[in-house]
Amino acid sequence: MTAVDQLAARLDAAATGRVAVGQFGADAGLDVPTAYRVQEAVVAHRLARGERLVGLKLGLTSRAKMAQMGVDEVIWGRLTDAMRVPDGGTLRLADHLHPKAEPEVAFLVEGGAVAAVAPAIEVIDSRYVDFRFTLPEVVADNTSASRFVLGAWQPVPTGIDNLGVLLEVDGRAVQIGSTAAILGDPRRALPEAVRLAGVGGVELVDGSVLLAGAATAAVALRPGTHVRVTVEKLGTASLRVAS
Ligand code: OOG
Ligand code: MG
Repeated sequence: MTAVDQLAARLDAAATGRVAVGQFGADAGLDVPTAYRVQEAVVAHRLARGERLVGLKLGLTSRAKMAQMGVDEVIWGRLTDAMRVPDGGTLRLADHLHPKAEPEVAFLVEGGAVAAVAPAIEVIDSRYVDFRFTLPEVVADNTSASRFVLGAWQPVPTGIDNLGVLLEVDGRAVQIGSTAAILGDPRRALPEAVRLAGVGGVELVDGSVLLAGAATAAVALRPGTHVRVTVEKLGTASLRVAS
């Protein structure tokens, strides 16, 4: 087994066994290009279990997230069909380590362009102890991707660069922001994803989902709660959290 495969096997075991791993540390000699190879190998474990790639996500596209995680570079990860939770569906905490929800905007990609937009929730769940990682470590961990919820797809309205974003838990506002926090304008997400993933030889094929990145900091999920994201003009996406 190569070092890349070994790190991937550890991260996959952490996710499936729900036991967080310690940071790999400098000894692992993990640089960002190698970390993307680990990510590919981590996701290959999922594909071997029958999951299908359905799109990509960007991460750390907002200052709020960069500050929260202590990492200041835009990163990307892979989404599979098994990560999707239907709108209004239930997420079981027992399937996760320490999940957090964040409000996002999702794009549907057709013919290399954005065909539709939806409000979204991303559930991130770092496989590292205490959600602590370096840039290469979070890249290797598929950028903490765990689940996502998409609201209704709709044509892109004009002016989505400064829409109000609200994250509510049990009807209480816990994060408020604007789509302007996402790369200054969420429409930058597609060219950015094409550029970044292109370096790794990955394309956004027709029908791909692209999560543009969180507009605010993420919030830890608690059992028995209802989480709802509202994006002005786009509507809502929600999920229930069960133990
Ligand atoms: C990394 C993933 C960041 C976003 O939208 O900024 C991300 C993390 O915070 O664990 O998905
Ligand atoms: Mg995210």
